[in-house]
Amino acid sequence: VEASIPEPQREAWKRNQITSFTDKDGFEKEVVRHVETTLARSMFNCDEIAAYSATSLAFRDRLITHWNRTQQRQTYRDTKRVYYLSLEFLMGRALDNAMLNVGLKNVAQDGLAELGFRIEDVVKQEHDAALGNGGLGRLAACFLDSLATLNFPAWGYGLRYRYGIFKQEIIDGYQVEVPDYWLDFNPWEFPRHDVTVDIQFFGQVNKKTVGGKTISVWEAGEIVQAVAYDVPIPGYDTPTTNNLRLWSSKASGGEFDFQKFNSGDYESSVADQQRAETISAVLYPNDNLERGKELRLKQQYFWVAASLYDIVRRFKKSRRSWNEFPDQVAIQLNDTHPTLAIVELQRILVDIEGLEWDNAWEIVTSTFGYTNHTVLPEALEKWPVGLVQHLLPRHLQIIYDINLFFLQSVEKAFPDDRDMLRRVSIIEESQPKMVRMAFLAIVGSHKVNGVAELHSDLIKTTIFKDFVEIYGPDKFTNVTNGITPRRWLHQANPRLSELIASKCGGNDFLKDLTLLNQLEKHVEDKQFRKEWAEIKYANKVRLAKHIKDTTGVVVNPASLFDVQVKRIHEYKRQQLNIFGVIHRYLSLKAMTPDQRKKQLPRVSIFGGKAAPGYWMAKQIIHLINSVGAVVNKDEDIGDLLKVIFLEDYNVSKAEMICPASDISEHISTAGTEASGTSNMKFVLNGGLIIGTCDGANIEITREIGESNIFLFGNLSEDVEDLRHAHTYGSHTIDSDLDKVFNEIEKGTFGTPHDFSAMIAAVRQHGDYYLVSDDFHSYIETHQLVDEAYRNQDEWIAKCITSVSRMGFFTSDRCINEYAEEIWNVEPLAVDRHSIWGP
Ligand code: GL9
Repeated sequence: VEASIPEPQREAWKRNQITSFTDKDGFEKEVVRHVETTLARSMFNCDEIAAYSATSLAFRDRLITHWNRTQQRQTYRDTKRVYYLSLEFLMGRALDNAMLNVGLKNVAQDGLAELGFRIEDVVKQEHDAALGNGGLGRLAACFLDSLATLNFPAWGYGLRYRYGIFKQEIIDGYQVEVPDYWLDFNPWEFPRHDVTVDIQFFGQVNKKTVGGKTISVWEAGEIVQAVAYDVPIPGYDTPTTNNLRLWSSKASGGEFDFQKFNSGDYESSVADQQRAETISAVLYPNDNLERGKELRLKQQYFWVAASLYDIVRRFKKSRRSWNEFPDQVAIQLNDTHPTLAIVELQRILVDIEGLEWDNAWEIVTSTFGYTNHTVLPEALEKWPVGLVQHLLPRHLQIIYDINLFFLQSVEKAFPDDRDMLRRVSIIEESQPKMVRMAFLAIVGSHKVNGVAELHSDLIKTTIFKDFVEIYGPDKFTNVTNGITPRRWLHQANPRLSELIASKCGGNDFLKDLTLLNQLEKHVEDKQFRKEWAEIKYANKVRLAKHIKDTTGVVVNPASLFDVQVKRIHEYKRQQLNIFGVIHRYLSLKAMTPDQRKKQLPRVSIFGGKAAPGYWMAKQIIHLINSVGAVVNKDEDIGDLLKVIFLEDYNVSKAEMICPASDISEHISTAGTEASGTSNMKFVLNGGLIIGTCDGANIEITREIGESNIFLFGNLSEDVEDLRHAHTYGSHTIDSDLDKVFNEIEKGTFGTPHDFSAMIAAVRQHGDYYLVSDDFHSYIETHQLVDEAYRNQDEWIAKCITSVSRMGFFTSDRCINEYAEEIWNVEPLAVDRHSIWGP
């Protein structure tokens, strides 16, 4: 590439190469320059938002230099790349992360101080990039951080939603949704108006004969343009800066259809434009639920088609043969949302590039890997055949052909098993017929993985059992989830990170988290324990202040902070938690003042969003707030119990909450939470957890030891029998839970009718989530928590020991496992000296 540019030109470019700032003075210069030119402001009207903007622009310039060089290096070496396709990237804030990853936060802190700003206040000006619902989207964000940090040539592909997950307001104890318009000013994205793809929808398929060969031609009914927006992803302590490409939709052919405009049809040309822009307008706010909306399918195809076009275009530059495609490209499907990519690649290879079906299919299946994130039946994607036929007529034909060849091979292997064919068919023969996306993803991929050991075992024995028989067990594997310690320890809890560094030989543990094991030999060190406890206390003071500022409730930071923050869902059982809180309240009320004096003060903290259409989840939020309204002003109780609901839980709030918990709750019905990842965040920040034997809790227990976790409840292998017994046997409710229900029904927490459905779910409707079955063991375990917390010295020792054993849960380990077992890609070594530093 370089050889094609004449020497003098090349010299001029090199002579003028941009040098990034490396010290305080250089940083200040850049900030002032951006304030006074880019933002057209001055010293006299530079508020915190302007300081945030200018600081971001200064770091952004720096990242861009590295980002450009990373792309050049990857193109030049032309090794295999990974593409992570995810409909959600829950990134949170970028500035703090960029400063830390680049290693210049101290420089920025000093520089901002000289210019009159506190860095913490500046960082808080940034709006969260909230393009995700919860764990699945945050996992994608942690994976991007690890991919860059480990120097993998990798791209993320997603949608640039104009509205991310809604903002939650609590009004009179109820959730109210407010749109999250976040793009006002976003210095972290680069519009690439030159990188566009025309995406077609609707229309029909015609057969044509070209050179004696019959091919299918899809004539579009509608065309929408995809425009790329690039977000730089800096690795930690490395020049590698990868790319996250988000697609935005736009009417094709510029602003308006001028034909229509000129013929006087102005309104309809505006309508066309708005319809096109609607595709990438809003993130669907459901967690673990699929609702089969046409616009959602449009989003999926729009994003998948644009991404594949881009990937294929990049592959073609190297002029290799198609059979080398899987040696150059690995595509990971984050859940079934991008499954149409399988069909789209087969279409490109067969219809456009003219490959034979079998050859193309071999390439396709070698390219894709599929990650499953849930076994909940209501979350498994299915699309009505009629809808797919209407929107993507050629794709439906290809799906039918994929299914035909697949079923033929199954019939050959299992000749007398008609029912097997019915069970595994990609087309469900229901009314209406449905395309089963998970089955399509399995058939079109070479590896399928779950996200924790229990979950990966469960998918093999339940929802995908038949496929294990068909393909053998090797196609199915496990990659237990992880989190990036850069954001979730170093950034969220700087003081703890620093204390750990002082015992682990510096910051290397942030790149090799197993080095945390060096902490264990300091567990007995009194001074170390004291500093550890002081940091936890300071983090609780910070959260207490936030609680006071946002809810008006004063909580005592010396209380035990008990936290459950995650999406509100019946399977996650916030109802079990709040019923337990009511039980505690009733016990306290029944005590004499002398008895009360001996009790341990507690703050029960909840947070999380309910999907707007999930009525029961909204009732749970209302009950939590109603209980808080009564308990928090009860003078008999005082500090002994406070109940807090934190509004609008999101990534940046999680960064404040995780470091401040003493105990956090991960209490899903066994077998329902695929992994969970906040469990890892809380333990890594020196909090203990109470949990069921579910998801990654089991592996956390394996790593940190049974004596450092509070496990309770029924096991996943017993769930089916218990449910059966509820429905077909006599179902008796736990007597303590019954008292809680009676109290609610007396009206102690407001109109009983408001909560009757929650009670009926347990008493009358089979208690699907086993709230009553687990209640006794839950209450008992909380008593153990209280007892353990009284011995602060031992408690801190448990926390330190747990942290020292958390090395396994870094997302770096995940990425290395994916790279080795699924993608077959290697990191690209970087010469730090030639391009890093001044
Ligand atoms: C989820 C699972 O429910 C979690 O247990 C898991 O940790 C994450 C990441 O693998 O994936 N699956 C899922 O649909 N969601 C998850 O959090 N929900 C969303 O965030 C949409």
